[in-house]
Amino acid sequence: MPITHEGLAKEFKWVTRPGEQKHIGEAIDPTDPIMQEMAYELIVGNNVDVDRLTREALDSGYSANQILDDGLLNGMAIVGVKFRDNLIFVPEVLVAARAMKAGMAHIEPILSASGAKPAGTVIMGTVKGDLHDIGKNLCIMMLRGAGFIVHDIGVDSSPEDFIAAVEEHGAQIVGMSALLTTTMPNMGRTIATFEDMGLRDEVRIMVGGAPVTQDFADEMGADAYGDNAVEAVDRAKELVALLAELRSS
Ligand code: B12
Repeated sequence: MPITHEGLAKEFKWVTRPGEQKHIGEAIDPTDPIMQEMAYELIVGNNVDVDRLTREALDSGYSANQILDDGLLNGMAIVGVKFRDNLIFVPEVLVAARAMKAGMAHIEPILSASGAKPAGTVIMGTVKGDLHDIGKNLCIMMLRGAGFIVHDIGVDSSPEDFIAAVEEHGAQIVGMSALLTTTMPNMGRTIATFEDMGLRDEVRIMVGGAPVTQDFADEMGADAYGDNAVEAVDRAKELVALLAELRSS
């Protein structure tokens, strides 16, 4: 079935990496015009219309899951890809995030009351000495959108802060962000503290932030590296699956 909403079709064509257009197309093509309109209004950051469309969709019998998957997350997937490929920038992402929040405000209470199993529990923080949090917050937003429970421990987070949060919330995944070359080593120190406390096997640790690389992540013993918020979600899903596999064997 072709993409029927003219605006969404225009946005969709920006998804240019091999495989992605097909992948996102497969998710969006079969959805109806109302869900496509919701996705489009989210992409362009129209929080008033996303709010209205979500309410109307609920009133006319769409399930909260359907709205999340077919409307909001489909839109957010395109936002994430466009941001990663420098087709849009931080302000546009924040405006789309506000629209996502407007829709989520209606469906979150329904989803949590329904007891839908979360994708996993993640602790996210910016490491000690570092106050940058825009990227971390984008990752959190995408993770929550993908069904993870995320506890945000904020900026300037010490190894002890990460450990305390893991213990308090029984999290499987730790995500650390760093934007300064001077604070990147604090990721390694945090990992070492998990080891010293005998807790390293309890969690899987992913790292990111503009100066962080796969090589650096490997060197300090992280389990995964993500270059952007879309990858943060992909890595978190992989790590949860890995941990489940290990625990069941
Ligand atoms: C905004 C900003 C600030 C703001 C921060 C506001 C805030 N609330 O975050 C303010 C003004 C406070 C600031 C302060 C400083 N800053 Co500053 N800042 C920036 C700037 C312009 C943008 C950073 C940003 O938000 N990028 C956008 C986000 C979306 O990208 P991101 O963080 O990389 O996140 C993405 C990915 O990396 C990834 N990701 C991020 N975290 C994680 C985590 C995981 C687990 C995963 C998987 C993925 C992931 O996903 C995100 C989304 O795609 C950068 C320059 C730049 N262009 O990067 C300088 C920059 C980072 N800052 C810099 C510096 C030097 C400073 C200061 C030291 C300046 C000073 N002398 O006071 C202070 C340090 C304060 C401190 N202790 O932290 C330097 C760092 C240089 C270096 N090599 O270390 C930069 C590169 C500027 C420069 N070119 O010199 N800064």
